[in-house]
Amino acid sequence: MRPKILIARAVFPDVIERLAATFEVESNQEDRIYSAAELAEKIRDKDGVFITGSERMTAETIAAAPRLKAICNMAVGYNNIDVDAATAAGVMVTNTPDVLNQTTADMAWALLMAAARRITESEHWLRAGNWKKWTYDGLLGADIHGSTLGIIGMGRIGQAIARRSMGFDMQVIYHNRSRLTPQQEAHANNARYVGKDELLKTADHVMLVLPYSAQSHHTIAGAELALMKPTAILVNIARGGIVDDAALIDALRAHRIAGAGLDVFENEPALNPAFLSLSNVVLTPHIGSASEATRRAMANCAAANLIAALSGAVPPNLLNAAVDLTLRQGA
Ligand code: 8YV
Repeated sequence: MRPKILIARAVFPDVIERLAATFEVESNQEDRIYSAAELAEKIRDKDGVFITGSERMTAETIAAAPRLKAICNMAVGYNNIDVDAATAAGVMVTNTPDVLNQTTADMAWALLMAAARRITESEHWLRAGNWKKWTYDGLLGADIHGSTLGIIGMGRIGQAIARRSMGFDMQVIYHNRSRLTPQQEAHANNARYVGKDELLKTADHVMLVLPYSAQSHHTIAGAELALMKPTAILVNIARGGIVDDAALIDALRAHRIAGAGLDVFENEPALNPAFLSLSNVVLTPHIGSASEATRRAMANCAAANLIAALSGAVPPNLLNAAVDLTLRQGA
């Protein structure tokens, strides 16, 4: 009998065909969002599941799937999955690292540029018919070139962002759980390791590129925003919850910082409506990895992980190497 899998969200049809060559596939091309109970019911008889960052795999959901051997996430971030519960249950967990580094780094720059140079605000103003004459002080923004960029979270995407800053003659400072090697720092535009408070006080602009966890919850809240320069832009391409959105809204409203570029939000897609009335924030709907080539690469990476996991091989992007596969043998 072929292993059974669930593809929990709509995905490229050729990726479904690829998976259907090996598995008995139940897919969700109508892209309905399953409730937790529906998801648990759908994976009850499945050997593997292909999910995106929007589906939560809690300890309860995993416990409801006695045959499940692999959870393959089409995302690099995996805070939607209780990895410890999966490991304890003998279930492999995989993600899609690397394939989205460059596209996501591009997006961080797009948000920084748009917020600093007030691009979306300008366009709304122009479309509303307000452009009658040139003025010396119209829509003045902040310079990017020559400024100091602070990056919190200096993994692969953070380093890709830092490398791009060379073309803008910028200094890079960073804060991370661990310090990079001297070679990595040199490669990342001679990035200099500093404490978080020093970064917030010194950087002209701050980018957040760290994974979400209980430890990184509200890394940026009122106290941190108060340390930033009033001319600074804050960019979040990482995860909702890393920033205290209510505190950021207060800071933007009071012009305690100049602006923000946000691709992720607490409780997304139901973002705090107060953001919508602020002109000094650029808002995008979690599209950091959304180029055609990268989304295809992510989908194929997740598919390759699932095929490897259910054929007895070690999946290329296994997150829980300590998993004891004998726990689910014969299931
Ligand atoms: C995804 C992401 O688009 O990879 C991640 O962690 O945040 C995005 O690239 C999203 O999570 C959908 O899976």
